[in-house]
Amino acid sequence: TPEPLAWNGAGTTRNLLELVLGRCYSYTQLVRLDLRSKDCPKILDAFKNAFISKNPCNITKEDYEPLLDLVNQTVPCNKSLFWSKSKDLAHQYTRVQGEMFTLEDTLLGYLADDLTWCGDPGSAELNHQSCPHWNECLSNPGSVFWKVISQKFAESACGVVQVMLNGSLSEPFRKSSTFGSVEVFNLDPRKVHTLQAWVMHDIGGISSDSCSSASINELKSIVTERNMTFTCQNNYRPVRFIQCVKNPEHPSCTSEI
Ligand code: DN4
Repeated sequence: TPEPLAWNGAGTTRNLLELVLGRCYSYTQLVRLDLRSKDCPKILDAFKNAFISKNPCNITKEDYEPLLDLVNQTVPCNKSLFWSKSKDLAHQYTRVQGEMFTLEDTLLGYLADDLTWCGDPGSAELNHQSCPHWNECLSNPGSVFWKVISQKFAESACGVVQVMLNGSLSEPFRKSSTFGSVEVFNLDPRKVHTLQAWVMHDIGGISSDSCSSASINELKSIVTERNMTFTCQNNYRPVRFIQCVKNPEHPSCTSEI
């Protein structure tokens, strides 16, 4: 058998197909019983067909259409949580809060979270040696997948939507991030009336008023120009409580500040 093409990024995750099928059953039969009628083997097949036997630098949104059509999950209004550079905290929060959804709390995001995958044009196998890094080519299976499902997730949001940003960075909002380049521009102002930003600072880091920073103002301009209301809170208290679990003695956790 010929050697697969060589790339600069990590290869396909070991046991990828078993992980995706297992996650599908776990999600539809244990986590969200409203999706229990989904056909997991069919979902796995649509996932595989998106990239198997294809050049992993020529993947298109259309390659994932059959998968998106099969899953077709909607998030209730007011329950969408976007995030940028705050993935772990956002996931910890939705797990405890119980009703809100990050993209990775929807079936498609859940199936793929933290996994890497690609095929090879010369064979029907997965490439476990290497996959394109996203600075090598943007049309790789992972980047296209996250871009298209992020776009759908944003398009389908309604009511008040939330975004968790990282206030310990000099630029909590970056226009080049997936949130700043895909999600913000795919919110539908006819359905979404308000975007609320929660700017969370690391406990023990310097605390500043990030809501009045140039970076957050840039987000505010984009949102307002798109005819939605923008609000911003530093260290939204319910999320702060989660951070405090690991730092119970820190002054910001013991006092009312
Ligand atoms: P971020 O914290 O800058 O990035 C989140 C993750 O996505 C990191 O692991 C990034 O890798 C990776 N990522 C970002 N852009 C790309 C790309 N073009 N190709 C491949 N990987 C990429 O936050 P963000 O604002 O860029 O993305 C977060 C938002 O988009 C959330 O609201 C999600 O709904 C959605 N999203 C989620 C995921 C995920 O769960 C990925 C992409 C988008 P690196 O920059 O650390 O190498 O993994």
